[in-house]
Amino acid sequence: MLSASGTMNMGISHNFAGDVAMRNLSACVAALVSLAVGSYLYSYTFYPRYHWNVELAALGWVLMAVGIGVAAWRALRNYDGPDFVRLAWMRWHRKRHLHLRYARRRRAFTMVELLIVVVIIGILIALLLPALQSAVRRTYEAQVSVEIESFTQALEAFKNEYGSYPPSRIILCEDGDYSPARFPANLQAVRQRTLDYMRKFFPRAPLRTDGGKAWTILAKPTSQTDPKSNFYDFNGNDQPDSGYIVLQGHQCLVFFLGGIPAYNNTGTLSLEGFGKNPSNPFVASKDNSAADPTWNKFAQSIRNNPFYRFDSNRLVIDGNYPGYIDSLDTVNDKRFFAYFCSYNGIYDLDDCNFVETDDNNNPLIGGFEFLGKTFSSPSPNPYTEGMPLAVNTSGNLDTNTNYSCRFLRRDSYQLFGAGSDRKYGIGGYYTQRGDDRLPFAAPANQTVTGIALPPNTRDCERDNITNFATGKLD
Ligand SMILES: [Ca+2]
Ligand SMILES: [Ca+2]
Ligand SMILES: [Ca+2]
Repeated sequence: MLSASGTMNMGISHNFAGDVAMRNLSACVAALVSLAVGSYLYSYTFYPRYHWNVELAALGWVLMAVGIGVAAWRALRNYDGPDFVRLAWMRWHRKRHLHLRYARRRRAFTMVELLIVVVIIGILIALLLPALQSAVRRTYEAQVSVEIESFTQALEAFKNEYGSYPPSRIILCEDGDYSPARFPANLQAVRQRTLDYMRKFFPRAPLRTDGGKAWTILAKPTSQTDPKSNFYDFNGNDQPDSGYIVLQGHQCLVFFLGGIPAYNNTGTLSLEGFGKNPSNPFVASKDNSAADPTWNKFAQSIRNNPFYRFDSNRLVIDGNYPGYIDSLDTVNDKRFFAYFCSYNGIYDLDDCNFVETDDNNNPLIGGFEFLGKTFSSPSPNPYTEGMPLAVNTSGNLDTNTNYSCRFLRRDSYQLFGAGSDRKYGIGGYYTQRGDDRLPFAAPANQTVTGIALPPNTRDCERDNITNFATGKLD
């Protein structure tokens, strides 16, 4: 096609050859980059950590196609066939183009080979990445299982020392005033539970219910022996905080196994156990406010060791007190270890309530029928064996049917993480035997306590990592 080429008789200019090599190289790099990025995203086809994995996988396919396209385009350009675009371009830079063609001719075969290698490598990466990803995921999941196992040991040690497992929702008042009038109706049961457990665990630490405060002067003490100046510094901030805070299950796990928080100069959080003074074990371990040296008189350095050594990097403040995220999590996700303590065979569904929605942005609210009583609570919720839900034909919870539901691990506690997908799901029915372990992939339009359960609602629970015999639920 290029008549001019036959008349040319010039040596190869090194500059032009270098130019060609550079173009080929950058095309190869572009092909490799899009193949690598594409195959990484494509791997989301097999790694459903995020719910938009379908879109990411599709993007991966597109990018891989671009990569292969670029490679193919380079290969075609090296093919010495008719090309009107190149012809037009050649007319602009006739002389230069001829050098270019010379260079290309000598290199063409090598480049095609190279590009074939690039494509093969890209395909291999695309095939290997999902396997690599799932290996990484399995490693992290195994790590979370190990963390749950070490929590199990710490909880047993706690029970040996204090007589029972830590409760999974309590109220903390730094002035020790637990009079009923102070709390709304929905917290009265938790108030009583707090008194029962705290008096059992710390019998010499005063808690009052008559309207008075356990400590008369809620201010900085003038000396460590000053009995009037004292308070329960539950959150370790050196301040006597008024009001009360409610610790949920994930925070109770940290509080009872870790103790009172302490902050170093850079604000990093650690947990320093409880003080050995039986009348007030809830004080800071050291002076947290360096500007005020008198504060040291209040802090107790003589302490009981925490039952669990928490990693500071995974203690994340949730409101007023930290929870503990698992090694699959990031600080922004805040998917804590969910902890539910059994109270005489019954769990309190509201001990852990996090904001979680399904893929349609509906709040996940689970319903339980238990001993003739109806419970419902936002995600997460503890697991039961046996049918916890009774839904009648009009889609409402059937309170007339007495289903015998039984909580799993009814004599101890349930501890679980959200798994790779970072969703807990609604909890409830789960059986450790058989194929149908997580039913209530409810038929369309079936509702549970008024909330429609989309099909496959419970898929997100299969990767939850638990302290049950099965570990992962599925
Ligand atoms: Ca405080
Ligand atoms: Ca709940
Ligand atoms: Ca999950």
